[in-house]
Amino acid sequence: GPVFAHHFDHSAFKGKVEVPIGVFVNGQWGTSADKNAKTIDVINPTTGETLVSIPEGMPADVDLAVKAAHKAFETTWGLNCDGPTRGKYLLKLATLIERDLDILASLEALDNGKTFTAAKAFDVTESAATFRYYGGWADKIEGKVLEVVPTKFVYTRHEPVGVCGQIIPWNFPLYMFSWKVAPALATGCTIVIKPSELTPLTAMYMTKLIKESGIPDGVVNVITGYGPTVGNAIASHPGVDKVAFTGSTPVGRKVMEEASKSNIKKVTLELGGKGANIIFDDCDFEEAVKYAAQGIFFNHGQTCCAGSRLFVQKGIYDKFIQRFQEATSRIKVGDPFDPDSYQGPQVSQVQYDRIMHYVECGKQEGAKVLHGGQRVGKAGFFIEPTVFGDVTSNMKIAREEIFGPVIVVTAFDTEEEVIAAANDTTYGLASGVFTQDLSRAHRVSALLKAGTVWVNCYNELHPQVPFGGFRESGIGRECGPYALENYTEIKAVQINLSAKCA
Ligand code: TXE
Repeated sequence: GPVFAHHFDHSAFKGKVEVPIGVFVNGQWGTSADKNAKTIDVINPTTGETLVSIPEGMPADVDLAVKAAHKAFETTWGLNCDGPTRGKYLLKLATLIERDLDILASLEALDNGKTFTAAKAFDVTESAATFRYYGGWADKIEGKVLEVVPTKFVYTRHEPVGVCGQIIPWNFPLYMFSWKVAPALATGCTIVIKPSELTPLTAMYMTKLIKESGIPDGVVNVITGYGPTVGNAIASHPGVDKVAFTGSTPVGRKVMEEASKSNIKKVTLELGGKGANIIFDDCDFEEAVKYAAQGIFFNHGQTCCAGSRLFVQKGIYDKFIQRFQEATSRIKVGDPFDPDSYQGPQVSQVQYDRIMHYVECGKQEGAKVLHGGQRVGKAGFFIEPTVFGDVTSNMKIAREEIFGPVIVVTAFDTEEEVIAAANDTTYGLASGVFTQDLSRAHRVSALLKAGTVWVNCYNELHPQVPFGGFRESGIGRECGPYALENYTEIKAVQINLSAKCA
């Protein structure tokens, strides 16, 4: 077992659970190779207290991890491990995640503050589904034979890119780990991944399951650490062939810049959003109310695709707002382990402060607080679900990603007007349309500048369905066969059968 481990004791585990807590390089857990490394306090957002101090990873560890990942790529993985075998490992990992569903959900609730119920039903379950889905792809990666001229045989090979650097955020710690790791392993890539310094525990637990699955050492390396040190080292490393990042738009820009300055490593980015959720007069009213609330308050508003801008057509505006407020007031904010809680704390003091700053900003800009806007309790980082009315498009709260349980509501008249308003943003990740008119649903979906349009539903994700952003919400698509493209290089092989050199 790991030398560096912490034994968590929580009633939800039904006993103690051992979580490795060191940097994980070449199948070994340890402290940093850099003597100047310190420790990182992992905070429980429910109490504000330290859960555990973990060894800080440093750029030196990224260096060692990249070496290990290269070696694995050239020996035990990459072109040396066939698709069916890689698939078996991924399916095994999916089964292990399901076996440890309660443990992983508890760790997520302790570390991130999301409810145990949501973590179990969504994060952990969907992570297993993601590994299973890509396990199915591992032996179905194929090139093409191209008809060119009779004297030539031309084909393409879809080869793994090589060593992939992956930097993930804190809002869906395990789920984002799965979105990154599963397609990369399916194609034969090896990995150096950095979880968020705020939420490293499920990624650390996964190192144990990766070992248990039999995936060879060095194929997946996990370096816990801060963005400007470890994250930057991954983005700028000349030995990393591809970097995948999920996080804020400013850091995404930085990652792309480092990638370009170092070795033109391939870049995919999944960044912020300011999703428009559009409710037409002819919607299924009660369903639209529920989905609109879930669209923003799911995961405490810490969702890049959140429906944070709500547009409601004038004919139903007053009635809708009233029912939406009622739905909001029924949301129970509290301990993530209480089965009645829908909303736990925000992830950190920094995020709490950022959100409360936006709430103040909204008030000063003249928007009307229709609901919430206050802290909940004295300990931890809890915020009331908050609804702003009378919002105009120039307000900061209508333009910037708040990333908390705060929604801004605006009335609209015509389809044309609302499409223009919805697209009046630098982001383009996701949006929603509620209508029972089939033609309108298709018409509006085609005109929205976003990577996802949900019609009569919201915030629903599936491993089969591509996810990613137009505009400044990112580059590339995760999930579905589309994600395989991020992790493969296409090689054209041209074989001359009989032509003589001219
Ligand atoms: O994000 P960061 P933060 C948005 C959301 C939120 C805001 C700030 O609006 O309020 O970002 O959150 C690593 N080089 N999203 O500050 O810093 C960092 O360690 C390389 C949207 O927490 O972008 C972490 O692992 N990496 C989002 C990861 O980047 C660096 C999810 C994301 O953190 C780095 C999270 C650097 N210089 C926040 N600096 C989404 N799209 O879902 C930091 N990191």
